[in-house]
Amino acid sequence: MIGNVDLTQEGVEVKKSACYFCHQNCGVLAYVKDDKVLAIEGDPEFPTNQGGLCCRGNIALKHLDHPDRVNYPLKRVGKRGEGKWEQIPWDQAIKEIAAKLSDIRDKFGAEAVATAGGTQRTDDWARRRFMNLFGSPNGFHNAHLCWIPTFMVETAIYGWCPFDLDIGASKCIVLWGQNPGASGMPEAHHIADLQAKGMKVIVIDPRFTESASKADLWLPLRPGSDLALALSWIHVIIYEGLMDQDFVMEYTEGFNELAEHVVDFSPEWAAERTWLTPEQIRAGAHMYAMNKPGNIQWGTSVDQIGKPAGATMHARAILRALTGNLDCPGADLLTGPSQDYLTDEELEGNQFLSDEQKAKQIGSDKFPMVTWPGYSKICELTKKTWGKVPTAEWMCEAHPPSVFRAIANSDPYPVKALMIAATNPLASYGETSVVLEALRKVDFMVACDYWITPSAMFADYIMPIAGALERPIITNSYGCADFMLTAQRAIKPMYERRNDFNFWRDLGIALGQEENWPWETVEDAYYSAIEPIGHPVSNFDEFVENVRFHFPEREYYKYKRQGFATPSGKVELYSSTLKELGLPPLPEYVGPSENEIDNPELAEKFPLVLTTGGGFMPFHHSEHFQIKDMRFLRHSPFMDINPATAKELGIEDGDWVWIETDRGRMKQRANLTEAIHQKVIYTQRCWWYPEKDMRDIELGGELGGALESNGNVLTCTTDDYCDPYSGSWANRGLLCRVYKVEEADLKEVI
Ligand SMILES: Nc1nc2c(c(=O)[nH]1)N[C@H]1C(S)=C(S)[C@@H](COP(=O)(O)OP(=O)(O)OC[C@H]3O[C@@H](n4cnc5c(=O)[nH]c(N)nc54)[C@H](O)[C@@H]3O)O[C@H]1N2
Ligand SMILES: Nc1nc2c(c(=O)[nH]1)N[C@H]1C(S)=C(S)[C@@H](COP(=O)(O)OP(=O)(O)OC[C@H]3O[C@@H](n4cnc5c(=O)[nH]c(N)nc54)[C@H](O)[C@@H]3O)O[C@H]1N2
Ligand code: SF4
Ligand SMILES: [Mo]
Repeated sequence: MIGNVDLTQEGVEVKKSACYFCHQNCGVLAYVKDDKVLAIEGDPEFPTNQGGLCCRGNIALKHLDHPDRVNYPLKRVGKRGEGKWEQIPWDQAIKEIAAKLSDIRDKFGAEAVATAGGTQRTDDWARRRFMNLFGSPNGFHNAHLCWIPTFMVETAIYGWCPFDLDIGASKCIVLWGQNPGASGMPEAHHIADLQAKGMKVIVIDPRFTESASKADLWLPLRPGSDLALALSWIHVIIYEGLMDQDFVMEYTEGFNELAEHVVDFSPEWAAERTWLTPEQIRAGAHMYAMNKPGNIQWGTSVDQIGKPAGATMHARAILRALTGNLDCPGADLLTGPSQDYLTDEELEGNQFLSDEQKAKQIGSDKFPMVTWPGYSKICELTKKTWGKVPTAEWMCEAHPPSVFRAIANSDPYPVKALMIAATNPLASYGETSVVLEALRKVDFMVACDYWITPSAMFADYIMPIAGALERPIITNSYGCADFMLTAQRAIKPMYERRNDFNFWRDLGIALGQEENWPWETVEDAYYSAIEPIGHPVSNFDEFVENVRFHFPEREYYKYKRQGFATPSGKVELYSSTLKELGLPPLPEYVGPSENEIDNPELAEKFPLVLTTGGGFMPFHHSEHFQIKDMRFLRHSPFMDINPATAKELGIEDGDWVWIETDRGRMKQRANLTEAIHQKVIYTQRCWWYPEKDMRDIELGGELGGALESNGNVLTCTTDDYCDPYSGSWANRGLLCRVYKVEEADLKEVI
């Protein structure tokens, strides 16, 4: 029995499904009868969650058939943003969308069509394949905020990016701007087990988080100051002789230049910039360098600090190399791409996009690392060493803020169509006002989603998308892992919902791409990906049923056999690849995007330091706000403020307060907590209120409250705030002020 459902009744089948509400993709057992899911539970055999499901995973059945779900294609009949729709058949929608895209391509070129995806939630390779065949280089994600710049910078330094930790044998883990206690619960659970066995945990986080509360050392740095900390750790490790001398001598290049470069970056120098004491900085460097093997876990913070982001990634990569914590037992592993199955890159069809179109990718002239110039360079190197290359979807994208601006201003050229799939850009992209202007102005827009989000309100067509229980799933970390976890469809998609794959394939076929879409179903495509592994199965479903996981045999020290995938074959502390791309070959110090030292006038007006980064339960970015059980757990948005600061400002616990930056203001409720520095404010991001009037504000509505309590209203995406390596923008380490919402303004708030 699960709840009051008798699972022993006749005709009940058990399907090996997965949760799709965050990247963890926890294993789920779905009990199905007559194509209906009766009950679900965590799969005890699944390696990551081992039977557990979090509060989001547990409401999958409420999500599956929620009354607000989009179940049929919707075509706009009213004004843009008015929310008047007509239900039309799937095939008609595809035909009409194809005709419109074709028209735009004829008039403005294929590059006038842009697409945006969400966080590793769909068959991203299928969107990329569509775009490559269509001829547009302007696909993007929030990839820039989500580990991708880290992947590319680290790959430039040592030929792949370690996101696979050999944590079982580790003696020390550094959670650098990462909080698995809220963002990856299955992982947090493993860390706690290993800590009990003696592994040290260092948490680098301005807040005393779930993870910090369990740490051996917590370093509460000023938001955005990670680069100063990383450089001073390098200084300590070099000048106190804590390096792995043999590894550095034999396998790295540029040590002398690096030693000279960091000579002044002492803990005393960093203390002023990070707000840590020199003792705290030294203690961290010692703990990491002296408890070997160790890991630095990737968190998304460093991708989200704007200007200093790329240099911080480089410095962090150097720390691994100096300590020899690379590709050895217990350390950060360089797995390379899968040698056993087809990677996403092998499915996405990059060969179809001409060099002429690649050159038109928006942002590639400004930010080389996550666009065609850097990606092509990295591909040349990885191909030679690994035989394969990273996925272009994610690793090689148009620069999102520049695309939004191109839609609004036709600079560098007109962008006329935007298709968004699995993303709610008004909530999750930076500088909401810029996104809003683009959504209001774009000539043609399509949204593929489960819900009518504030962003989807501007669409001409909304396509109904099938969710986790209605689709098979492959989990392999952006197509860049060497392992694979799989899940099968529990039931056929309900109503007229389809998988994202079907949308891109159907649209592709309607635009004459037929011969390049050989797979009829997503299972067929997945089967072609897993076939090379060589199991005797005849379809994907059978693979899930009988095999389900693929973990290749672990090989340590691969660099001894094949070298690192860099021009010299060594770890390039002094990076020739970065240099060739016009970037600093050593990590040069840059202050946080906004800070009191470089911007004293701004700091006078906005005296507090803001971070809008940090996932929180129970929500996943802008998702699940519709579901009552989730809102019951967290009914309204909260910002953290130290009680001493609050007292000075006359703010009491639970009060609604305005948080304001140079870009605008939004309101959240005050959570008075000692867990945050007196000068730091943490706000939740991505909030909206599905219960509010969804119509555009210009038409008398509230746009689902998308501008009211959303941290991204405060963030900045102009080029000068972006990381010169990757173009990622700043949502951590900005300057702000806060003040109480006046009685009169409270009416507007729920
Ligand atoms: N509940 C929940 N879980 C999620 C998600 C979600 O939205 N909600 N999103 C998923 C996704 S897509 C991702 S990418 C992962 C991300 O998960 P993580 O990598 O853990 O990243 P975040 O949770 O964004 O931020 C981690 C921590 O960074 C701290 N921080 C803020 N500013 C700074 C800074 O300037 N420097 C440093 N060093 N730390 C800072 C925050 O206080 C926060 O505790 O989480 C995934 N899991
Ligand atoms: N200020 C600030 N901004 C941030 C962050 C931060 O820490 N601070 N974190 C950033 C990070 S790490 C990320 S990854 C991004 C996330 O940004 P996005 O990926 O844009 O996330 P959401 O805004 O939640 O939009 C996801 C949408 O996809 C829909 N959806 C879910 N699954 C599917 C599916 O399979 N198919 C389709 N078609 N739709 C689906 C959901 O209903 C939802 O409307 O946000 C970034 N934005
Ligand atoms: S939402 Fe919860 S149950 Fe679902 S995959 Fe993420 S951690 Fe697992
Ligand atoms: Mo993310």
